[in-house]
Amino acid sequence: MTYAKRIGPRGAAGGGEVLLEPYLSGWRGLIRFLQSLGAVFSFISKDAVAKVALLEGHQQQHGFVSLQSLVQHELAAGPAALRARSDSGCRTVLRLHRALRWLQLFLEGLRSGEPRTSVLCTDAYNASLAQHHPWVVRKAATVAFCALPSRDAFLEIMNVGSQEEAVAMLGEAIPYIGDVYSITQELFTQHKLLDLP
Ligand code: 1Q0
Repeated sequence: MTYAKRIGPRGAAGGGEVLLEPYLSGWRGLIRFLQSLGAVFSFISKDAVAKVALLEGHQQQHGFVSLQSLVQHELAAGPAALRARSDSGCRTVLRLHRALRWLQLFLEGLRSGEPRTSVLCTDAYNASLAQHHPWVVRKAATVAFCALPSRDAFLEIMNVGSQEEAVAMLGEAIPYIGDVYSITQELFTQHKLLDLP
C-alpha cells in the first residue's frame, strides 16, 4: 500500500488546500504501519490514534473539508480562546505537522540508502520532533527506535514489490509529503500558530 502517497493532494487542489479526508486517511495508514512494527511503538501509535480521532470528531461535527477551513473556524473565536484550549484542532494538527517533518526526513534517509534505520530515525527525530518533546519522551523514543527493522526488512514490509520498486515509491511519495508540509507550515506561520501550547 502506498500509505504516504495518500496523504497529499499534490496539485489536486488549485489553491493549495490540504484536504482533511485524505490527510486523515494518510495518517490512519501510517498508524497501521506503525502498529504492525510491534508493541514497542504502541506509546507512539496511541498518541497518534488519539490525535487523529480528535480531528475526525471536529471534522464530523463541523463538516470541515480542509485544514484551512478548520483553522479559519477556530480562529474566529479569537487567538486567546484558541490558545487556551487543549483540545483544539489547530494544536492537534500542529503536533501531526511536526511529525510529518520527521516522516519526510526519515523517508528521505531511507531512500538515500543508509542501512541503519535506527540512525536514520534518530537523526530525523532530532532534527524535528525532539525539540518539542520533554526529556522522558525523547529517551523513550530513542530506545524504541533501536527496535526498528533493518532497511531491507523495512522496504520489504512496505509491501510495494521489490526494493527498487519500494525506493521508487518513496521517490514519488516524498514530494507529496513535502507539499502538505509546506502548505501547512505557511498556513500556521500566517496565523502565528506555530507555538500553540
Ligand atoms: C517507524 C518509527 C516511528 C517513529 C515515529 C516518530 C515519532 C516519535 C514520537 C515519539 C513521541 C510519542 C509519544 C507522545 C508524544 C506527545 O507528547 C507529543 C505531543 O503531544 P501533546 O498532546 O502531548 O502536546 N505527540 C507528538 O509529538 C505526535 C507524535 C505523532 C507520531 C506519529 C507517528 C506516525 C508513524 C508513522 C510510522 C511511519 C513509518 C514509515 C512508513 C512508510 C511507509 C511508506
